Amino acid sequence: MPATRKVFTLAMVRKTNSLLLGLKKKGFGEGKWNGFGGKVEKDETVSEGAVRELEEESGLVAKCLRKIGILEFEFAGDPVLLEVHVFDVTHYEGEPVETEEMLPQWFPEDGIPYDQMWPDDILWYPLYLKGTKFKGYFLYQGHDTILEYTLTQVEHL
Ligand code: 6U4
Ligand code: NA
Ligand code: NA
Repeated sequence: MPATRKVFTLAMVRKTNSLLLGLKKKGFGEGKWNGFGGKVEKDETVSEGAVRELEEESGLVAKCLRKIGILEFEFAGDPVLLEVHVFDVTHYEGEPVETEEMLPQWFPEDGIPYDQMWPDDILWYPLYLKGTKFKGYFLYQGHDTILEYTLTQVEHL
């Protein structure tokens, strides 16, 4: 049973038929392609955290955020539950730049590098890409194996 819950953001940046992913250069998820995000701070809302982390990691300033999913991650033997709020970002200012944490790159929607991503991504990206809202729970063993999961489409988050 998880004893503490930590709230994170994940911003998915999209333009026609392509998706911006960042190669995480250090820290949690190092070496994986992922959306942009991080921990929500005490003095900010989840949306504010999403905007701040996206700018810190990619240089982009989000102009519109749409909440599209909530994902919970538990790691076997670890009492911390990660609650990740996923946002779709289609309007933003600026151009992606490499930062200390991330190397951004555009990928075509039919060329997403799932084999170099968190293993849950291949499960929920299809829902995201077709515009369905979703809730998921994933229990990991280490960072590569999903022991069990649930994933459901929802009308509201
Ligand atoms: P600090 O400690 O400040 O460097 P911070 O940037 O706040 O870290 P970080 O990078 O550890 O937080 O946040 C983890 C990021 O990875 C968040 O955007 C959520 C995302 N994430 C975590 N588990 C994930 C998973 N299984 N699948 C996925 N994204 C995940 O697609
Ligand atoms: Na981060
Ligand atoms: Na952070």
